[in-house]
Amino acid sequence: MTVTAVVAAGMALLAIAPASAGTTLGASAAEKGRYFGTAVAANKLSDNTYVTILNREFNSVTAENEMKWNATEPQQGQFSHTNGDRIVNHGRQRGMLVRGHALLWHQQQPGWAQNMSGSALRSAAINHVTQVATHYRGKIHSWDVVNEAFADGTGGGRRDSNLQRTGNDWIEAAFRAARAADPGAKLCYNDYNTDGINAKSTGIYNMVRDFKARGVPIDCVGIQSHLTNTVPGDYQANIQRFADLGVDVQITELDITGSNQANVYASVVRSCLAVARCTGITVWGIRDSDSWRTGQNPLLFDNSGNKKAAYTSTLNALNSGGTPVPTTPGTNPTTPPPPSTPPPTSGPGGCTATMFLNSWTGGFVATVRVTAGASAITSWRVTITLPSGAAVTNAWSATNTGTTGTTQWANVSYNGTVAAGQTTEFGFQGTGTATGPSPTCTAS
Ligand code: G2I
Repeated sequence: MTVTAVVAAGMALLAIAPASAGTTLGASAAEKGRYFGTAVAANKLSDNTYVTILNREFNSVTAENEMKWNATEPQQGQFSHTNGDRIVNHGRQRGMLVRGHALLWHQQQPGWAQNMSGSALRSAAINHVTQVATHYRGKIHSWDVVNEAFADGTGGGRRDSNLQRTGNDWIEAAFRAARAADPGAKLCYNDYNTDGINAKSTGIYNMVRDFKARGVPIDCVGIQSHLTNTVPGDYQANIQRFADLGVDVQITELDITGSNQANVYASVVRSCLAVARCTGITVWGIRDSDSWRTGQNPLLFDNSGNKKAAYTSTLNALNSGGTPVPTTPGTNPTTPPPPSTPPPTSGPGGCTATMFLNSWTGGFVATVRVTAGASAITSWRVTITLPSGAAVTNAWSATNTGTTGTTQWANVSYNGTVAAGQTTEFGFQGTGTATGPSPTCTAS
């Protein structure tokens, strides 16, 4: 063998990733450039056994219920992030990634939203996405922006729900609002019974392909993987076909019941490791007693917190083989270019303002970026003249005078000071159509 051939052979070995010897799920997954996470319940963060396993084994957390609509916006416009924050802080303080779950879902809606329909519900839903994603901006690795919107059965179509009845474009409107609110988070569509190639997963596949073709911001697909003693033979092929569309795939809610549990866990892990864009696995709870599948013991630790055979098979599968992920886990996607970038308009007082719009039929979310000029500023004012028919319904990170026609926006206490050349952003939501205006900015 020539030197070149030896080097080439060595590189080929590296490319299929050598076996490794991580001693915890998270460490072993990290050696493969992936994360291994769990769903976490905030009220269990005071349980010593639970927290010991969480901190030792996992490098990603998903809020099991605490970021759902009923938990985060129990009354319309009144947000509650205490329990979600506890999970986020626990994870981030320990270097874990955080998955956000879930911005919009037909289940676990607050009563007030369940009773809404039409454009009022659409506005409330988009506002919810914007507010929650803004609250967690910069802290979330991936958001389940929309959860479980496709129907079971043979049709491959959407599930009926109050959200679906607001118009078929509700999903893309949600993704656009999420991107505007947190450009650094990966945006996922998440669903169950999508493990193999079937009518439902194909319906989702077609939606993702359409989103990619039309520039709707989507970065990942969550395959929940609530499995019963077996995994479809085309599980890996299904992951691969989504990856081939140019999105990441994440196994988001893995749990497996039945006597073949240990083997099926290993098989799922091997399938994910075999696809470069399958970037992480989350199990839906820590101990069997933590599972939503009461009495079915679908997790990796028993009720006392002991490792099960399924734990060992999972760790062994993580330690053997796999395709490296091209990007490091924890790296957020690069901030995508805004959908249309109007040139910044100059103002006389040392700042410029640029407005980005996400629009849907009958409404919009505007994000306005204020950029300080050559000197630092300590306060700013932005004027935006809205076209007729457009009306502001609510705003964040600025106070406004006027909701139609000429509107004026001023900094709030925490974002008036902007260093030279640096930026801050505020936003507002409205009804009607807001294309056209060029904001002007003055500063002091
Ligand atoms: O249903 C299993 C999962 C399917 N995919 C979406 C996930 O978000 C979903 O998680 C489960 C949670 O594990 C359960 O913990 O979602 C359930 C709600 O649909 C959660 O159950 C709820 C109970 O229904 C409530 O009665 C309870 O107050 O948990 C709440 C908090 O313990």
